[in-house]
Amino acid sequence: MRLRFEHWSLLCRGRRKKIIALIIVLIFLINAMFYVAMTLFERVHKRHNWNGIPGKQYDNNSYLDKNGMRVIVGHYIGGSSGRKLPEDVINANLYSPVPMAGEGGRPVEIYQRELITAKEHFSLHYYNIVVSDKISINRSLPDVRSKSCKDVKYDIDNLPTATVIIVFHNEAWSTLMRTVMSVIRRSRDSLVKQIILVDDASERAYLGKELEDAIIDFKQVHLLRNPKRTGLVGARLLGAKAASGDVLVFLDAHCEVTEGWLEPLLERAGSDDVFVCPHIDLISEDTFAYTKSVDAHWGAFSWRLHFRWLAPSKEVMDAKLKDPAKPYPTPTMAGGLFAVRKSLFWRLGGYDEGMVIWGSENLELSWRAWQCGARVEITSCSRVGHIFRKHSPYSYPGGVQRVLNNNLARVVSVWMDEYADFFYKFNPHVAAVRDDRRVAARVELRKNLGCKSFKWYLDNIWPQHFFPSEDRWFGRIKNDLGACLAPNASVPGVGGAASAQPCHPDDQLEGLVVFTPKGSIMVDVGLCLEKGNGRVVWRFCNENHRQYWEQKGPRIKTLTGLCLTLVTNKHPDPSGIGAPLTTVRCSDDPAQIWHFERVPWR
Ligand code: LR7
Ligand code: MN
Repeated sequence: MRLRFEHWSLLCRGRRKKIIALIIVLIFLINAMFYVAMTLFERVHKRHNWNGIPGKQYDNNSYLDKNGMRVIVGHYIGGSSGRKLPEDVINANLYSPVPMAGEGGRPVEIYQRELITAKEHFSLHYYNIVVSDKISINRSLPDVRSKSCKDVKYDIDNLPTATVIIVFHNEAWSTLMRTVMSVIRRSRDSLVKQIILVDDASERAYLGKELEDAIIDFKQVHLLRNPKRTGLVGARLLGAKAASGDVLVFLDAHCEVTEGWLEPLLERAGSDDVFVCPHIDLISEDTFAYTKSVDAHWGAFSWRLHFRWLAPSKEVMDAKLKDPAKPYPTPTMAGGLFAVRKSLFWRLGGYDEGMVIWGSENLELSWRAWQCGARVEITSCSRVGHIFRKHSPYSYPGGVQRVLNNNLARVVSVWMDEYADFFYKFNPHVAAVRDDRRVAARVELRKNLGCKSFKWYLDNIWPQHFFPSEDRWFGRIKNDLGACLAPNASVPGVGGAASAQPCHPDDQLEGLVVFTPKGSIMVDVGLCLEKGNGRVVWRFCNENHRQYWEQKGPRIKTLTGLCLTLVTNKHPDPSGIGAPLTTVRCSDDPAQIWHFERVPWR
């Protein structure tokens, strides 16, 4: 030791000393440059990666809301299923993991030369299969739970056991296996009785023997094959019938579960009166980055019954602040990821087998649960990532619209009572395929279970809803100049500055508004007319006094007595279309005169 020290002091003398000092400075400089370069790279990368930044970036099918939650707009359009690609490409499993790719849930960049393949193969699954194939099926993920969730202690020995059911049709090998492996790696063995994979008549070669070989060493993993394509409901029922665990846990085939995901689900589902969903995080369909989604959201639906994420009610938010680890109620579930006690699942009638391929079964299950005495909840302590995509990659035998409309008609006819009349009135294409005889068995089930009405559900489970009702005025509010009060025809659900819109005929929901007894002027997906600073805007309804209006004769007034007015001076259109809305002192100006044209809602 002493000897070494002498060497060192020798070295540090004279010119050597200077050289060493120089080297140290150089190392420091190189490090600093590297750090700056990395930071810059990350910044630039983040700017290009929409998943990471909340904002109003959107396309025709989805947008990020102000909380960074991806909102899928409307129904899926059936994709091309990659049918234009050569057979050997469609049937190949090109999984070949690259060390460290996607570890920790980080995004994966691909080389320029791979971009073309990634693009060409995109329609196979509507996610980036080149990226997925580079990421290990055993990749690590961040633990995004809150501290209060991590602190919860579970009585493991007394939790019910789970059967995890994963259904798939033509799923990619790497995403499917990553789902399975994440469950195996991140669940306590004693809690998982079985993992049942149900193949809904897939046609891809790699999902045959290659898949069987891949799972052969995992004794708890079983593979069932649906002899005929039924869609996800039929496939899930097949899995549920084979389940031996106490609790059924359903997952889509492109999920990744994270640390501690199972215990909160099992603890809550043990109570036998609840369908409990994990908190769904985002896996980017492009980079496969795992992104934490907004802390609290609940599932609901638009006037046309498209599923939407919305901000939870104030009561729910307050309760969550008090106890962030406590599961909270949601009007509906997204559909793919939930846990339910097997006995409750069957007692409430399993699924409606008449619902085929894809769509609406999440509404059916949620309404049935609430209306028939059970609950639907979300627990933030169970975090599962899911790849959200904008298109459906597989075929819809019989046609996309026919399938979707059939499923919608079934759930509407069985569960919505007088609200079915509302829905059918404005959705004649769905009304055209309704056939009440075919749902007789489900109506009977509803009767036998003694379920409550749809109105009860709206009033009690979702009092913040934006549907018309007996005590709400519904119709068209038309300015004296000719234009109508309606949300801007941009992407639905995105608020913003309000302006007068063209009027629509009676049978189009786009031009119709609800005026509540409390004074909210609301439209589809829960946007309310709000007095902003100067301008009037459409914002998510929030009980704020700026969102209350009074009808005084032909005028619409704020609580402080200002009049809702079209600003026409810079707008040449004589009917006022496109003119912004504002609130000013009341006068005789026709831009302040509104005609209330009631439209029967059912
Ligand atoms: O014919 C089919 N057979 C199948 O086995 C069609 C689909 N499937 C499988 C498919 O491989 C997948 O594993 O069913 C699963 C769900 O299909 P997706 O992933 O195409 O559906 P999605 O994630 O776009 O849609 C959501 O809504 C559906 C309505 O029918 C289902 O309830 C999905 O399970 C549901 N997914 C989620 O809730 C995840 C969170 C996303 C949201 C919102
Ligand atoms: Mn899915």
